[in-house]
Amino acid sequence: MTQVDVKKKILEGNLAAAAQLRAGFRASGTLVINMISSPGSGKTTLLEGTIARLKALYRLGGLDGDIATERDAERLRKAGIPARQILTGGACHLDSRQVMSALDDEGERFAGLDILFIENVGNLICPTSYDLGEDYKVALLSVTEGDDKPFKYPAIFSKAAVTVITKTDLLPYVDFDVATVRSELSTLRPDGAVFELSSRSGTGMDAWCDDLTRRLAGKRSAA
Ligand SMILES: Nc1nc2c(ncn2[C@@H]2O[C@H](COP(=O)(O)OP(=O)(O)OP(=O)(O)O)[C@@H](O)[C@H]2O)c(=O)[nH]1
Ligand SMILES: [Mg+2]
Repeated sequence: MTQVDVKKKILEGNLAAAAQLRAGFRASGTLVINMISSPGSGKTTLLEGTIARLKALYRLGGLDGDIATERDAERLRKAGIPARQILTGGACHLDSRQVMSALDDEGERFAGLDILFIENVGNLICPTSYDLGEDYKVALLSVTEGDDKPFKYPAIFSKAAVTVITKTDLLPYVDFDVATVRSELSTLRPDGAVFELSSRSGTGMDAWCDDLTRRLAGKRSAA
């Protein structure tokens, strides 16, 4: 079998499990978000802020993909929701079979959630190719990473229905032209939503949380 055949087989296996997951999430009315970004761009911190705002209103859960440590899942549990760490055995992305097995293990704790947040392994490349049965992908881009990133990593920014520009409290200290980023994003994903926020100051968090609420309601009303 050639390398291309092996990759194709892996992706096909992933897609089959993702379809099964998606059917289950449709039946339970769970909104599922696959969060993808560079290491340190603010995924877990954004989730902590989101949990603080939404946990009284909705049943939330989190899955955290990493190469090592239980740290991110611990942070989400501390924030007040059930969370499970998935260690990928060195892989640079989560796979739908890992998600399925984590949910199977968790059983009731993760059954019938309103929103499931899946924080993927930190990087802008490999997670892009793996469907996890999510409703949509969220890409994060922090202002400290540079405003040239959408065109340099077009796959993720064209696949993500939502892009969040994070750490906007640091804008005064870095060269990051929000208008340039927005323009590249609108070329890559004309119908995409873009949020600018700071988990540190809370600016922009309400709009992000309102969008989650709206998308959850949309999913439920379409069922
Ligand atoms: N100034 C500022 N710092 C932030 C903000 N959001 C996150 N940080 C900091 O950025 C660092 C990384 O944040 P994380 O949320 O752990 O990043 P992550 O994307 O989850 O990282 P990985 O899981 O390793 O990929 C931490 O030191 C956070 O405190 C923000 O809005 N403003
Ligand atoms: Mg994290």
